[in-house]
Amino acid sequence: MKLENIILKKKNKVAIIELNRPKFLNALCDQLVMELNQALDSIEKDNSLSVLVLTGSEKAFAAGADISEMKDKEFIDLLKDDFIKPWERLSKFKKPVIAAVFGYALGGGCEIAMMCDIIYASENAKFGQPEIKLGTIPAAGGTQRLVKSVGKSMAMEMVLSGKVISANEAKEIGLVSAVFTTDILLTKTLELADDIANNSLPVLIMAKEAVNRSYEGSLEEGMRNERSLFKSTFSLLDRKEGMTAFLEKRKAKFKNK
Ligand code: DAK
Repeated sequence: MKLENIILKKKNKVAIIELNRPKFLNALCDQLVMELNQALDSIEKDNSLSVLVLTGSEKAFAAGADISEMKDKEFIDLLKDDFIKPWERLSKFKKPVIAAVFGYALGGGCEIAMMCDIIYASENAKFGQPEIKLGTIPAAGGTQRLVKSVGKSMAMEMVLSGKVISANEAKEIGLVSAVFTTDILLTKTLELADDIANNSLPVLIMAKEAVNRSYEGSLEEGMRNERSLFKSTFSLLDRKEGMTAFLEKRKAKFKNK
């Protein structure tokens, strides 16, 4: 598929996807979501890539699902079509994903950012779930992930009022882990991505799964899963190398095995 709505780049072990529909503030039309999913499939398969950075343009990460595509849909269309399915791909992506958010991350844009593992934001970033203003509610996990990330009161305030918050407010409530000036956000994100990508890929995948189990399920189930993934790291040469390197006071040389 020719990529018309996203740009895919690779830098060492890091893949970078730039949402690129600037005329519509990167509104997430069906075609864009399909292209994104295709890129995710190829990055996931490529063992030379360990981390993904997802970003948009300076004005918008993404201003939500494409309202013009949704406007004329009827209840029966939604019952027949599984149009939620393509939106779930990013949340099932196995490698670490960092969102670098410039500008608007609204509705589906905020939901896509929350599907990423880490969010870095520029000072001009704005987050919100304004679906209520359109007479609907979030549909790609916004009501679920927001409450886990910022707590019930703030999630309710955002979902029920459609209020848009600044990058600094998002940092204060724990939605993003860091805020940078616009000129350095991408550099800072790529530094973190490189740092993460230097670790063993299979262990990164297991660590991500372990954190997600806690985030998505009960504490008891999460603990059980964490223990079994921890045991699995002992089948890796990288685990042995990591511990040996520590004791030998040198940097580990991971081989993804
Ligand atoms: N959809 C379609 N077009 C959009 C858009 C959107 N979400 N956001 C902006 N645009 C278009 C505008 O219509 C305009 O197009 P032209 O008029 O130039 O043709 C162009 O982008 C520039 O936008 P503005 O002229 O409005 O730019 P401003 O700087 O004045 O305002 C803004 C920026 C971000 C405040 C404003 O554009 C805005 O409020 N946009 C809508 C934000 C919004 O309500 N987002 C939530 C959409 S609902 C689902 C999964 C997810 C969802 C649904 C289902 N399934 C899995 C089932 C998600 C739903 C949503 O996200």
